[in-house]
Amino acid sequence: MSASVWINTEKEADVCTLRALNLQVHPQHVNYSCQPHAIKMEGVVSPEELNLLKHYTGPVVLDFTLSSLQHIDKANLLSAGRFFADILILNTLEAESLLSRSIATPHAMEEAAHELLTLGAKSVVLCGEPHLLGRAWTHEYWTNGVTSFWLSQKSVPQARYPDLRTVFTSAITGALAQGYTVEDALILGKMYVHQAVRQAQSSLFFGGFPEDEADLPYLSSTPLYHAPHPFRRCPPLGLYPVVDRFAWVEMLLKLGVKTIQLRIKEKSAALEVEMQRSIALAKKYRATLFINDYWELALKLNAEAVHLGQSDLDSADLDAIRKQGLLLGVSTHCYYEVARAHAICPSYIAIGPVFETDSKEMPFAAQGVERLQRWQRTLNYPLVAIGGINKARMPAVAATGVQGVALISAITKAEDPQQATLELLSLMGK
Ligand code: TZP
Ligand code: MG
Repeated sequence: MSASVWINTEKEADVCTLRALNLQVHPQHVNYSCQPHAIKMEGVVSPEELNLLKHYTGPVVLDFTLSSLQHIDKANLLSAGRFFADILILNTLEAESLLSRSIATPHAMEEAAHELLTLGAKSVVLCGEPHLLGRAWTHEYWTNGVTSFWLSQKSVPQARYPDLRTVFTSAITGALAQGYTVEDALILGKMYVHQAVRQAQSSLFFGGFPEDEADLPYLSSTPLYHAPHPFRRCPPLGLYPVVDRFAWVEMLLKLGVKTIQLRIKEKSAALEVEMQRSIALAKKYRATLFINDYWELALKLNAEAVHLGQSDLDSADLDAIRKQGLLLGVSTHCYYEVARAHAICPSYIAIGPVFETDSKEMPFAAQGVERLQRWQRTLNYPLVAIGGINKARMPAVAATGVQGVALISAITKAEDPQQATLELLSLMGK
């Protein structure tokens, strides 16, 4: 049975969005016997609805629309429903009304969102108005007080539909009902609206969740006004072992492996020498060696390529890596992280974990081959699959068409690592 959503409006745009996302919609009546998978409230929350929220433990989206609140006293502008909201959504004009001050810059938007948080919601999305941030791009700022980010996206030309906010908030609610995190639901909501407009004919297009990079927003710590400068394109990747010392690199190069990652997690005196020898030998074999984490050393030692995880992205000097002409690979595990990688335009995006892994502590569940296939349909970047991949699983992973297949234990913990590498190379077909 499909997941269900409860909404307190009867708007066509809500119903169209949610039905297109294969959700059961329960509009405008409180039914204590049903426990929906997510709730979206718009405008004023009635005492009856408030009572429902008090007994509800699932995700709640509160769409604060000023138009529906015009008859309300200013002091009561924000409904009590905010105390139950996982996401409070409003635009800068509405925020100006609530906070009784003008919001004239992106920085003022950030301040306003943080102030609105203190009014009760668990997180706030503040939608930029065109008069503030320009018409060529759309911008939203999201914060939960701990994590904050901007979503930036090129506007679809002549896109003026009155229902876009409703479609946005419903798509977010739909994603939450399907079990996505708040951060991922925001990305999917943005993608959904963009698709609805991009594919519109005489009216908005209501489809499933988009599978097209054209709809993916850029996620960054400041609003973007142009597409990011891309990193250098990758050579074909193929089998991509991830190892922690020169001896492995040497073995793999001799067997004909053309893409390797040196991932040394334990700092030692030998670190720089291990790296230097690996870089030199990979060059001799005309193979691509990605250095994990140590981007400064990689620059100093003239490495050809770097691989960074999400937690490295804020501190690494990405401009320096790009300027020196290195390839950059970025790890991702969900929509939020993919949107963040997209704002950097790396040489490849790694998707993981595809299967459960023992090689890394992992707060993310295995995504499975079907989801990997969905990423392959959605993204134009070269993709690298990682996590729990072994000989038995290789054919299904390779069949998705991903460019690279990364693995650790299938080689390093194999009884005969050389034999395992040769078999994996032939299964990969390259
Ligand atoms: N990132 C996602 S899964 C993973 C990393 C580094 C570990 C992959 O190791 P294994 O042994 O191939 O599962
Ligand atoms: Mg790292």
